[in-house]
Amino acid sequence: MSAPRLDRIEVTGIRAWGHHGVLAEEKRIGQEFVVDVTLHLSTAPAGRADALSRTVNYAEIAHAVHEEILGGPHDLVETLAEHIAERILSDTGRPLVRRAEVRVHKPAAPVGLPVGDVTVSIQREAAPVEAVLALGTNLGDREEHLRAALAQLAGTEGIEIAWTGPVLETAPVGGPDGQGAFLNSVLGVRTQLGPFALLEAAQAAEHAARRERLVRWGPRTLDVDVITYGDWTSQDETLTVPHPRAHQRAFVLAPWHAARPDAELPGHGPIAALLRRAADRDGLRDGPAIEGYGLS
Ligand code: PH2
Ligand code: MG
Ligand code: MG
Repeated sequence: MSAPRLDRIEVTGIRAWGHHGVLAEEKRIGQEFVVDVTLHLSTAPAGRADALSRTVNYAEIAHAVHEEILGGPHDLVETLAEHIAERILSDTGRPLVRRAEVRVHKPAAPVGLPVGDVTVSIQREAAPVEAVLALGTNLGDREEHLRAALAQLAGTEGIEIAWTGPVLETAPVGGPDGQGAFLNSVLGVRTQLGPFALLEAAQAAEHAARRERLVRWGPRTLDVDVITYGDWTSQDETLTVPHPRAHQRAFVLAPWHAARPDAELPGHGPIAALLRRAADRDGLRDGPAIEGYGLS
């Protein structure tokens, strides 16, 4: 998976009195530590919508770094840097921050000579996230839409296809009367993209199929929904995760279950049990074989 190009948020000069050092005197008296952090993430979803909920709050990051400087004490500057990167990637900045650069300065380090500064700089990546995408199409060349969507997603920087479900033909659930049957499938991806960037990639695939949003739940050339993003949950109006209706929809659960029978939907439990209860499960049939889809 090639790494996606990312934007940066930098907070520099976060300073506090810490007690890190190998020497007993350093632990007892302490000294000033200064930290600079660079967060790599996609800021476009936040910038386009002017929405803080779609980015990281730099104030929270600064406070988390400050707490880490006050914590410990650690013998090594390296350890402080590691703790700060870990805190950003797996806590305060999760899951939006995909890479963190941390520089710790220890300007008064006891070197026995006059020096300008001592710094340790590290760069750490967030672990890729496993996400589930559901695809549906009931307008135009349905097989071609599914084929093209898989190819486009597989070619998107920061997305790697981990597995694919079978293609099912499904009766339309909801929406206007008389619309044609859907082809549905599900993809498991491993991604370095944050959740909003993944949503944008899904929407780009819809766009490539010239999707038009005319009627809610109406016929569509291609619908690509983010069903799960690791165990992350979101109530954001443009990205509710897990998908708010996935737990009751056999056209999502059945192809998912065929590929990953032990999967769970965060907040709803095992998908096997959800599938048994799904009202639309009688409307499912095997769909056509499409290259790339199927159990793997
Ligand atoms: N998608 C909907 C509404 N209804 N029914 C089927 N069978 N398949 C779908 O993908 C589907 C639907 C809204 O996205
Ligand atoms: Mg959708
Ligand atoms: Mg949908």
